[in-house]
This record gives sequence, C-alpha cells and structure tokens, in this order.
Amino acid sequence: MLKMIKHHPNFQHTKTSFFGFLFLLPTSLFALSIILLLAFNGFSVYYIYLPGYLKSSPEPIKLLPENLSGEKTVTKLVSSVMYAVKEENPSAVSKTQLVQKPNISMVPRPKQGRSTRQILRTLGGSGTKAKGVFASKVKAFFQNSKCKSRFFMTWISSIEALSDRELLAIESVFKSHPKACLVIVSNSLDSKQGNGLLKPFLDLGFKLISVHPDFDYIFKNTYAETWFDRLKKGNVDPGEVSLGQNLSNLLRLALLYKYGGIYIDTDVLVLKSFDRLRNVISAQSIDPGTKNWSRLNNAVLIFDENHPLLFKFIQEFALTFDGNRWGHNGPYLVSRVVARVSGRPGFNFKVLPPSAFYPVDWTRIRSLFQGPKNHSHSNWLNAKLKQIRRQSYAIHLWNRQSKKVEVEEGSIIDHIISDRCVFCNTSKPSFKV
Ligand SMILES: *[C@@H]1O[C@H](CO)[C@@H](O)[C@H](O)[C@H]1NC(C)=O
Ligand SMILES: *[C@@H]1O[C@H](CO)[C@@H](O)[C@H](O)[C@H]1NC(C)=O
Ligand SMILES: *[C@@H]1O[C@H](CO)[C@@H](O)[C@H](O)[C@H]1NC(C)=O
Ligand SMILES: *[C@@H]1O[C@H](CO)[C@@H](O)[C@H](O)[C@H]1NC(C)=O
Ligand SMILES: *[C@@H]1O[C@H](CO)[C@@H](O)[C@H](O)[C@H]1NC(C)=O
Ligand SMILES: CC(=O)N[C@H]1CO[C@H](CO)[C@@H](O)[C@@H]1O
Repeated sequence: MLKMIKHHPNFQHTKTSFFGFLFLLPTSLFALSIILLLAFNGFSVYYIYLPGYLKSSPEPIKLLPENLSGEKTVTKLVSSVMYAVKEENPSAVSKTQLVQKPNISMVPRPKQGRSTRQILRTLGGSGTKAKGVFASKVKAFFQNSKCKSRFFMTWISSIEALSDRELLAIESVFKSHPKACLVIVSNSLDSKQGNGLLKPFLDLGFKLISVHPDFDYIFKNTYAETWFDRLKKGNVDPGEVSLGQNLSNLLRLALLYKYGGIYIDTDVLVLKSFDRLRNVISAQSIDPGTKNWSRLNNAVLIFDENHPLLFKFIQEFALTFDGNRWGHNGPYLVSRVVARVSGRPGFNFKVLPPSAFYPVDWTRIRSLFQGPKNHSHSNWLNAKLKQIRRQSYAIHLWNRQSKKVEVEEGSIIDHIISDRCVFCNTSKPSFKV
C-alpha cells in the first residue's frame, strides 16, 4: 500500500531503522508515524500513492471561469459539474461526492461547449449563414424606410409557437404608429413561412422585417460580447432552462444600445402613441407604504442608442448571469441596476408608474379576460376599461399567466382587441394556442 520512491541519501540509515520500528507499532500509531516520517524528510522526498483515494486534483475552485460573477461561484461549480456527470454517467456520482472532491477536469468544457453551440445554431445566431446578413439587412431597412420610430421585437422560438396574440401585438404597434419601422429579430420568422405570416402587414404598407439574429454582431464591443464568448466556449452554465428566453433578455438590451428605439415584448398590446416617451422604463409595482417603485419590468424599454443605463444593464447581465433563477436576468436585473444608479448624475432616464405599461399586475391579469357577470361587475369593468384607455400607453398581458385564458365576449381585453386591431375580422382571436 505504501511505496517510497525516492530517498534522501543523508538520512538513509536513520530512516531504515525508523521504518523497521514501525512494524512494532499498533496500526493507530502507524499513521502518525507516516506524518512524522514526512515531516522529517521535508517536502521533496517522498511521493506517496494511496490508490483509489487521492485521485482528485486539489486545485482550488477559483480557477473556474464562472468565478467572474462572484456571489454564486460555488453553487455554479456544483451545478455545472452535475450536468457534466449526468451526461456521462447518470447514476454513479452524487452531489455530495462532487462537493467533497472537486476535480477540475470533470468540468466538461468541450462537451458542454458543443451542446451550447448546437443550441446556438438552432437559435440562428453566429452561424456562417448569418454573418453580415443581419447587419446589412437592418441597415438597408432603416435607410430605405424613413422610419418615424424604431420598434424591436424578438421571437426566439418556433414558428408554430407563434399565436394570434403575437400577431395582434404587431397590429397594435402599427395601429398606434403607422409610420414606424418594426424589426423582429427571430430564429424562425426570417423564413418563407414567416414571411407568409407577415405579408399582410407589408401589403398594407407597414414597414417591418424579420431577421435572423447575428449575436456576434449585435453584441460586439459590449460586455455582452465577453459573456457570449464564454457561453460559446461552454464556460457559462446556460442553466436548466431555455437559453432562448434568457438570450432575449440580453438581445433587447444590446439592440437598443446599438440602434436606439423601442423594445416591446410580443405579449404587449400598444394602446397609444409612444412618441412623447424617451429614455423610459416602467415600474410594474409600487410599494404601498413608500409609494416608491418596488419592481421594474423590461417588457417595454424606450432608450436612445448608447444610453449609459443600457450599458449598465448589459454589464450587469454579463457579470451576474444565472440561467437557473427565474427573472434574475430580466425584470430583477433592471430593478437592481436602476436602484443602484438612481440619484447618480449622467443617467438621463425616467421611471414611469405601472399604469404606463403594466396597468394590471400579473396576479390579476385573468380578470381582464372575463366578460361582465352582473350589474356591478359590468360597472367595474367599464370603469377599469376607461381608466386603462386614459392612462396607459400599453398593456402587458403577462403571457405566462394568461396564455391559455380565453377572451370572453365583452371583457376588457375583448374591447382592447377591437380598438387596436388592424385585421379586425381575422384576428378576433380566441387567443388559444
Ligand atoms: C479527474 O477526473 C477525470 C475523469 O474522471 C480523470 O480522468 C482525471 O484523471 C481526474 N483528474 C485528476 C487530476 O485526478
Ligand atoms: C473568485 O472567487 C473568490 C471567492 O469567491 C473571490 O474572492 C475572487 O475575488 C473571485 N475572483 C474573481 C476574478 O471574481
Ligand atoms: C423613494 O426613492 C427615492 C429615490 O430613490 C429615495 O430618495 C427615497 O428615500 C425613497 N423614499 C422612501 C420612503 O423609501
Ligand atoms: C358579480 O360578479 C362578480 C364577478 O364574477 C362577483 O365577484 C360578484 O360577487 C357578483 N356580484 C353579485 C351581486 O352577484
Ligand atoms: C369584415 O367582415 C365583414 C362581415 O363579415 C365584412 O363585411 C367586411 O368586409 C370585413 N372587413 C374586412 C376588412 O375584411
Ligand atoms: C435566469 C433566468 O431568467 N432564466 C430564465 C431562462 O429562461 C427560462 C424560460 O425559458 C426561464 O424559466 C428562466 O427563468
């Protein structure tokens, strides 16, 4: 079990007799003797092999690239190790074993990198096909279109997942901004089938394009570029959940930073012109006690290009990305950053009240889909509708909560759809997917 490979000549004799003495000791003292022996010989003398035990490298955790993000370093190490091991050998290794014996070489850079690249390929970015196309297509679009304003949407999902609701969101943009240009950055809509869906808008003279993202180009010269490079190399744990949605959180920031304009989610219905709004983000909730905002949301963002707040958002994304926590890279991110910079000079922006884009909280959005139930409910409904029409620039439908909810006849959403539709006969939708 114990092998000595190298002896220091000067101590040869002493050691031999000392070693012989070991055989007279009970086993409990054996270990102590080894320690003494080692101390006696200094550092370079013995190599001890303990087969089957000390296999793992004692490298410190801080060599990992995820370290950049600071707070969550250890958790991330464990989870990225977990993924790796799951792929290779699902049952053999438990979490605790891994925590006790971190082995740097088990962090699967090549393997994870490959699968991330596969995901990225399906997302349409960074392939050779996309190189240069995005840049020139968007440039030509803006040059030729005499845009009164620039809208951006992202659709990083399949074309089948696109429902009436998203098309209605597009209609609502043009209803309020007939001279606007809309760029839909999408891995699926920039296709024959996608163009078919968008053609009715072009036929009416509206200006819109769908275009494959070229992440390398869009993120270039920002913190997003660094983060994206690490992602491509497999050095970012993409998390357990769809990379698409998380990329969308970054994409909106980078698009506005590059081009300036208005970003809106595909589950936002525009109610009136945004022309008077500049450099704004809106609260989604207010602290009833202090009347200060308690959370902001990133479903609607209106910013000039190169805006310093966007810079901060992107930086925060790159430094604190956590693909496993809902909202961390989205609404919570903008809230964190705005709280940090508020009161500091040089950041020229306004926080709008929830009534601007989020007149109804996600917990209550379903009530807007209900038709009038009785006299008092009907009164409430009419008053609410009036209030939304008067105060709100847009309404976020909180797809997560309302996606499957049917629009009842006479409901607030039903009225809003009639107001904001462009193709009103065909898209009186059930909103069911
Ligand atoms: C870490 O684990 C891998 C795979 O199990 C193994 O091949 C490698 O030798 C280990 N590295 C060290 C330094 O023990
Ligand atoms: C790496 O993590 C350690 C421990 O959390 C921290 O002290 C160190 O500053 C981090 N290094 C970087 C570059 O973030
Ligand atoms: C509300 O926010 C402002 C600006 O961030 C801050 O100065 C003020 O102290 C806050 N008020 C309360 C009651 O928290
Ligand atoms: C009217 O309908 C609403 C919503 O369904 C319900 O909460 C309320 O109790 C009803 N009121 C009366 C008087 O029936
Ligand atoms: C909408 O439908 C009505 C009746 O079904 C029809 O008369 C009208 O022409 C349609 N309008 C459009 C724009 O298709
Ligand atoms: C951190 C974060 O926001 N992760 C999100 C990534 O996207 C999925 C949805 O596809 C969300 O559930 C995660 O919360």
